[in-house]
This record gives sequence, structure tokens and C-alpha cells, in this order.
Amino acid sequence: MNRIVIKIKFLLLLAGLLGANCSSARPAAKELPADKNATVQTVNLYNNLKKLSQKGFMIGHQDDLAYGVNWRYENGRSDIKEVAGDYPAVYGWELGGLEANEEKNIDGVPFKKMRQFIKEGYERGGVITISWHARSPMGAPKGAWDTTHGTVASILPGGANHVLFKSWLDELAKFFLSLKGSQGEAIPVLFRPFHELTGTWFWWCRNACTPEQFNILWRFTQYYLRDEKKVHNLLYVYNTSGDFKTKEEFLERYPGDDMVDMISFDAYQYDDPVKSDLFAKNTNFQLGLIEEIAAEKNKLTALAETGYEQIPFASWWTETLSKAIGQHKISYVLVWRNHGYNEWMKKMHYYAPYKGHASEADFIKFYQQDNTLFEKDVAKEKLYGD
Ligand code: BMA
Repeated sequence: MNRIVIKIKFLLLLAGLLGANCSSARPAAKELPADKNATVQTVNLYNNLKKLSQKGFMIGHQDDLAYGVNWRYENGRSDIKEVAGDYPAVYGWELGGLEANEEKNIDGVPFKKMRQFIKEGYERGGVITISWHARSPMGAPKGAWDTTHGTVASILPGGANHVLFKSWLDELAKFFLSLKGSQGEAIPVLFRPFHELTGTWFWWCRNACTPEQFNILWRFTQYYLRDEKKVHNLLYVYNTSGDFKTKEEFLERYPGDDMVDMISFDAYQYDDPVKSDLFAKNTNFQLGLIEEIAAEKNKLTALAETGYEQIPFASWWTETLSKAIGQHKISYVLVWRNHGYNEWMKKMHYYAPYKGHASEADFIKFYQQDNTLFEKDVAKEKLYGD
């Protein structure tokens, strides 16, 4: 072996050793969400949420910054903050109406203001999730709450309303792309389209389309937003209603591991928790099922909508909701909106406590539990950073 060969071998050995050294020092590779071209902040959020659920679950509230039981559009206000001293960690917003270029959503929230609220929550370190009660593409007067069979089929490729549906997605894409943080970065969103799909009340529900049609609807929506419109700030949330009893039922219309980042369901309490703990038991059981699925499929989990309208039981937070969640490791639980008196429903419609509400003291206890995460807790975690 001549000296040059020996030298080359020595250099290769050195490079090998250095290489091995470098790779052991390299931080663990980040996992990519369903969108392989997701923005840095979106990928970071996805990875950080996986770790966060080991510490506790985030508390979310729909329309939290827009209005409360006794106020509308007052800067900085939040019913949750006025009770607990901190904002929720997750902000839910709703796009119904945006598809038709309306200025306000179906609950009267102007999209311009919504964009600002989203930015505020994100800048403070909170998490944004968005639902979409899209109207019926057939023009049915009940809007999203119409179950005419064939509605989904009509918006799929080749269907009579496909071009209309694409124009809706164009509006959504514009909105998602307009959500920018102070550095100009796109704000990540947990997008929860076609929610409660296993229910029987929306035009995308199980009584109004086949599993295959639903699957194409999901795949097309994701393909169009991601690949055609270049929207890369979304994590996709599969969200059933609370009526499943087995993993198979939960997954019956699941669009595929490559299409979903988080699995979740919605479950509300309607009965009396003093007489019955059915809600807590059922929800706990169902969270167990989705936790198992999430472990098998490496997904995030959430109780994406819950609540007990008017919170008629003063210790609902620590005695019902806490029990419902139990030891399950979920990303978040979100309670629905604090509308106040609803003219159309002819009753008070709210799910979070407000200053003076009977469950206030119990909510503070809930806030003080180690496993509940509010905005200040998650701000420390820097969910959008490395
Ligand atoms: C429902 C109610 C409705 C609302 C809809 C969409 O549960 O709160 O008043 O329009 O959600 O946000």
C-alpha cells in the first residue's frame, strides 16, 4: 500500500468518525404533517403539540375575543380571561359565509376583525383552529344544516357544482394566506373542515353521502388548497360527532393517514350531571378509543367541541369535564361560543363562564389544575419555534 492510499484511507476514516459524531449531535429530525411542504412554523407547531400533550391539555374557546355573554367587540376582552385571569390557549373561529364572499360569518363576526383577532392570539403564543359551516351548494335554505342526498356528489370533480365549490375554496385559500404574523410569516391553523361528519345534520354527514364520496371530498379539498392554491399553513383535523362506540365506527369515513394530522370528535352534555355521569363516562371512553388510534397512527388528538349550554351545574369544570378527560393525553378541549341571549333559539346560548356566573369559582379551580393549559402556559412553550 503506498503512502497516498494510506493517507486517503486515513482521511476517509476521519471523515467517517466526524460524520458519526455530527449525526449523533444533530437534533432529532422533525416529523412532517400531512402537507409535506408545510411552513416552518406549521411543522414546528405539529411537533411541539406532540410533546405538549404529555404536560397537559390546552383550553380553547370559540369566538373568545369577538364577544361574550354581555359584550360585543371590545378590545382585549375575553369571558375566560375575566374569570381566570388568562386567555384560553386555543382560539376557535368559524368561516361559514366566507365561501360566498360575505363580510360577516354566520354568527355575525366580520372577517376583517376575525383576521385581526387571529393575529392577536397567535402573537401572544396561542393556537388557532378553524371550522367551516359552509352553506349548501344546492342553495338549500337551511344552509349547512341540510341533508339532501347528492349535495356532496354535486361538488366533486365532474359534478354540477364543482366549479362553484372551487370558487369557495378560492375564498378560503385567500383567507388562510392572508393570516400573517408580524414577521410576515403565515399563521398556522388547525383546519377542521366537514366537522361532525358521522352525524346526521349537515350536507356532508353520513346520511347524505357515501364513505367514498366523503373521502373524495376531503382529498380534493386538501389537494386544491395545498397544491393548487399553495396554502401551506394548515394542519388537518378529522372530526366526527360523538356517536361512535368503536374504533371502526370512528374510522369509517377516515380519509387516510396521509391526509390527517389530528383526530378528534365533538360531544356536548345535555342531561343533568347531578343525576347522571353518562357524559363524563362516554366521553372518557371515546377519548380512550381515539388515543389508541392516535398511538397506532402517530396523530394528535382533541375534544374539538364540547360544553354544557349555560353550564347549569356549578362544578361542571372539575367534576364533569375533568373526569371526562381523566388521564387521557389530548392536545386540547374547546368549549363553544358565548353568544348570550339568542333571539333565534329564544334562550341563552353560552358554554364558557363569564364574570358573575355560578361556575366561576369552579372554573378557577379548573384553571389551577396542573394539567390545564391556558395562554400563558403555552406562550412559554413557544409552539411555533424550534
Ligand atoms: C352552533 C350554534 C349556532 C352557530 C353555529 C356555527 O352550534 O352556536 O348558533 O351558528 O354553531 O357557529
